[in-house]
Amino acid sequence: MSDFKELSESVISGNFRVAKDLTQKMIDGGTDPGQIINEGLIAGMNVVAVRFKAGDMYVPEVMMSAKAMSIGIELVKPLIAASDIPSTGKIVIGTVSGDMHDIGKNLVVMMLESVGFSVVDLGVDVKPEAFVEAVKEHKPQIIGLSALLTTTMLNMKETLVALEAAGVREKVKVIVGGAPVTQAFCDQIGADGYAQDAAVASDLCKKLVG
Ligand code: B1M
Repeated sequence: MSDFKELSESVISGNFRVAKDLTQKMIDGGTDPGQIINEGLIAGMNVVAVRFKAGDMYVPEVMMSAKAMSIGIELVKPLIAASDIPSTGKIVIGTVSGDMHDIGKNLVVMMLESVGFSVVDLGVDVKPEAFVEAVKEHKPQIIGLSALLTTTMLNMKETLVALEAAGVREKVKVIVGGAPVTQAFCDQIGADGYAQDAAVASDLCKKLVG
């Protein structure tokens, strides 16, 4: 079995000790950090997603897989974020109110940091008012909203309404993303940009800050 296959299997089985050891072994062996993430950790999580959807895996198992993936990502993160690139801009990001999913959002954060953005990560279940406060406090050029549930993606609109009501909507560009989000939804709620994955999100943010 290849190292990548073995790593993705450890994510699928939720064996976080093996995921940690294999990730460290690959880092020590000089494997490209992007490949460790895409061909090992995310490849495993993609299988988990399909099995969860089909009812072949349950929430506790998925949480173990998510833990295995996160441990691997934490090890790789310094290699990707370590960079002397001057700040490209500032972005405040969070998973919207009612939503606890953060794996994809954390990948977006990593990608943004790797191209020199200074990122303020508000975490998960972020209320619209917390985004408003963060705009006032951190004065970012961009706000990033993530949602993984069809129910919570509606809170993206609520967040835009709160920014408007607080008079700070014109001060920031708002980008949206997450599995159920689409360009059509982005247009419908009046956000400034949509990205289907972390790499596109980083390109989009670079474009938005000019
Ligand atoms: Co949840 N869950 N989950 N879950 N979960 C989904 C999303 C689901 C599609 C599974 C399914 O049923 N098929 C489904 C949603 C259905 C729907 O709304 N249509 C679902 C459900 C129902 C639930 C619960 C309600 C289950 C329950 O309790 N009965 C519950 C809700 C909890 C809550 O949030 N209130 C729940 C809980 C959980 C866990 C805690 C077990 C765990 C989350 C762990 C964590 O995040 N720390 C979990 C997981 C892991 C998943 C799946 C299996 C995988 C999500 C993931 O991490 N994908 C997921 C199935 C799926 O997605 N098909 C599922 C990997 C990640 C790299 O991809 O997040 O899409 P993704 O991010 C991508 C892009 O979307 C994009 O870039 C990322 C990287 O390229 N992106 C952005 C993301 N955010 C972005 C922001 C941007 C730009 C791009 O700009 C700001």
